[in-house]
Amino acid sequence: MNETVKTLLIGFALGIALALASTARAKTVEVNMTVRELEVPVDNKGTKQLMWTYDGTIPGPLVRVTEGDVVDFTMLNHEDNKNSHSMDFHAAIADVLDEFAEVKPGATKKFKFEAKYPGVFIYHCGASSMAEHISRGMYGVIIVDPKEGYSDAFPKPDREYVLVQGDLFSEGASVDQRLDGESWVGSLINGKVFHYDPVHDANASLSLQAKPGERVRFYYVNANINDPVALHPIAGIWDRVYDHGNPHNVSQGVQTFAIPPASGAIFDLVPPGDRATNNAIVDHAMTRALRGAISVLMTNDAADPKLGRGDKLIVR
Ligand SMILES: [Cu+2]
Repeated sequence: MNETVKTLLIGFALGIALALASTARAKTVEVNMTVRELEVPVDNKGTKQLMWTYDGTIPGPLVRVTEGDVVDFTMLNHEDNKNSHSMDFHAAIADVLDEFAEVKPGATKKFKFEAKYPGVFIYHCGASSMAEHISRGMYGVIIVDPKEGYSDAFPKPDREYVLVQGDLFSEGASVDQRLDGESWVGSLINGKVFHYDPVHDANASLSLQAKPGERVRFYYVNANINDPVALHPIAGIWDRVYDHGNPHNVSQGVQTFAIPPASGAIFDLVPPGDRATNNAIVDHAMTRALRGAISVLMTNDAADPKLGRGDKLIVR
């Protein structure tokens, strides 16, 4: 066998091995959720409102898969509910009238999809009226990690936080009021007004934490029904922003980044390594900032090592 043929054969064998390895990595991930209509606290004082939820929390459970995985999804619309509900995964390519169709209380919906694009995607209820279902809390996040993993262009973070911004309307607001932005009372961050902001809310007991010099990665999703988010880290500059959370869509040295409704992005912040500092992660539109959309990141040596890791990406 001459050298050229030998090289070609080795290359061919390597190609097959790599293809098999990447197929073997792709897996099926089972995701089960139950829709519950129930009273939940919407601020740090504990004020409750009737909200509609996936699994009883706002946002719903975090779903995390790797690009190429198949999500095997089952949703039960609890029999005690009064409304039909559905699931629309923005990470899915499907049929809006089939997979995303609504089901009545007591019924179950099942479908599968392959997560073809890496990124940070919203999921939400698409039942009518969407304005009401979404603004009552029916949303969550699916992270699709890139199959290539980390690289110089997409470095491994030290901590990761998921933040979802949504609207809060007054109790009993009608669909038309929600559509027109009337009776809007505040911005929810992971289900509560000023959830992680002890500066603006004396009742806030939680904050986001990191140690000096750590790379902190925020997965930020906009679940507002109409308004964009203008995300800025007060006293900082986003080291990198990955639009839609796709490592190919990278910007560097960003001050404020717009996230349209029903979209998301990844934001990396690297606070100074030589001293304790604080940042306010803020929707820089003042109406929304000063009515709830501020989250404080405290950076110091006493940072809780559990926060922003494991099952604490959504701090509750
Ligand atoms: Cu719904």
